[in-house]
Amino acid sequence: MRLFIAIDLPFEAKKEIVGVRELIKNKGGIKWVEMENIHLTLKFLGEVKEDKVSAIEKRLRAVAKDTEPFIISLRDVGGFPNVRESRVIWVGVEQGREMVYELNRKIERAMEKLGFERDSRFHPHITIGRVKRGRVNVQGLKFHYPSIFVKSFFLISSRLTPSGPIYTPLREFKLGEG
Ligand code: 2AM
Repeated sequence: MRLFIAIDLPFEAKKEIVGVRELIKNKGGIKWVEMENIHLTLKFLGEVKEDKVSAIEKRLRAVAKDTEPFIISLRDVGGFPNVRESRVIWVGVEQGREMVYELNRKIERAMEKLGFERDSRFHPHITIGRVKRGRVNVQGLKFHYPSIFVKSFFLISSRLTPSGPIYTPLREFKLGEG
């Protein structure tokens, strides 16, 4: 199964994030992330054997227990590999960035012990679209969403289908509890 670890966002935030689509002029070649699929990825695990899942969950419980809930806010629009010629369009994290980095670091360390490769290029972002044809300039596009209380993260399975990925949360890890 294909797995990743992510922070879910409140319905209201997802609704506002979807509104960013309207700010972009050349929408032609963009595949948008469905509203219900919008999330903040903490770690992509990739293909994982089913018998490894309980060990992953155990480690993630320990990480969650060791992390207090925190607040993030969202700010502006960015792109990978860069803002003027983007292939991946995203909304950025402003407040709480350090906490997201710290949570990622803890998860990377925990998953490394299970043999997953450490990703050193982590950059907190919420992908809203992927550019299938050409490149898109998102420079200067403004967005703000205040005060999201992050009280948990999820282990999610991703099934790829021709009409897009289907994400199924397998387990929620409550911060401060595990
Ligand atoms: P994203 O956050 O930039 O969109 C589920 O597929 C999530 O895992 C997506 O949100 C995606 O990144 C991330 N992801 C998918 N494939 C990946 C890969 N090969 N390396 C890193 N992250 C990946």
